[in-house]
Amino acid sequence: MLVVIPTYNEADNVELIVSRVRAATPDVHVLVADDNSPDGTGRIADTLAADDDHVHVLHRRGKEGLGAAYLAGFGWALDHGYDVVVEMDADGSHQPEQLPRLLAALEHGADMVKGSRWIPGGKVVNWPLSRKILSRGGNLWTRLCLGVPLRDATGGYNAFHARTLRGIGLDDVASAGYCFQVDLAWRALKAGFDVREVPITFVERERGDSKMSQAIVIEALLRTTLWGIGHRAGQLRALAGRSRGAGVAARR
Ligand SMILES: Nc1nc2c(ncn2[C@@H]2O[C@H](COP(=O)(O)OP(=O)(O)OP(=O)(O)O)[C@@H](O)[C@H]2O)c(=O)[nH]1
Ligand SMILES: [Mg+2]
Repeated sequence: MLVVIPTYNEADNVELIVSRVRAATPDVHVLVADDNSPDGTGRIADTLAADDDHVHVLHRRGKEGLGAAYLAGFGWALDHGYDVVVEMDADGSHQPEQLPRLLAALEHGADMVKGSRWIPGGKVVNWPLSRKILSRGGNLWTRLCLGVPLRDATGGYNAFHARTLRGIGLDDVASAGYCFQVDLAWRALKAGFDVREVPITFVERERGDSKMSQAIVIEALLRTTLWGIGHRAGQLRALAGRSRGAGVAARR
């Protein structure tokens, strides 16, 4: 089992998050996927890996976004034969102590599990109203566009069986920011996988800077809308096809 933690300038967080994962789930391995952070996060991760054979580091050339770092981490996980792969932020928002909940749902038959802030039992701690509105609004838009049965499609605390990652076609995922999470869930649902949500308490970061930007929000909005147009057009074509088929049958 492998937890992938993408990092960019998380020098104040990386040691704590790795030690929390190791303490909460001692059998689990950790891969820090660092985009050559200028603040030396990658070097700190190297010292952690030197002291602990369950900790690994993937050094990447430079900042390419969270999506690209995760894809590289997933590739590493599959190459190394891990059966379960988890996504987790470095800033403490995704609590390692709640990882057993996600893993339990995988054991109970889910192919992909999303930690969800917006189902009963889910919470956010220390978020300003503006972030709540953005998250709720983004999820509402996602449901309207794609018709997915998920309350927190944009959430980034996710666990997968390796077979799910292999089955959703990671080669052409282009999403970089928040919509990377929607992209994965959407692909999993379309491929017929069982995607479940479990409640989590999401804690706003206390140290280090957020990498959230207007560009990330705009990317999510544009891509989700385009997927939605494609999806709804497909539904219309299917409906038209059915009514043409019914017309032909009626004339016979
Ligand atoms: N490797 C890599 N990691 C990244 C990149 N951008 C963000 N991350 C990491 O992805 C995780 C989520 O990023 P955050 O900045 O916390 O984004 P966020 O959670 O949407 O925003 P906040 O709620 O404000 O923290 C953190 O572990 C970041 O260090 C990137 O370009 N490359
Ligand atoms: Mg964060």
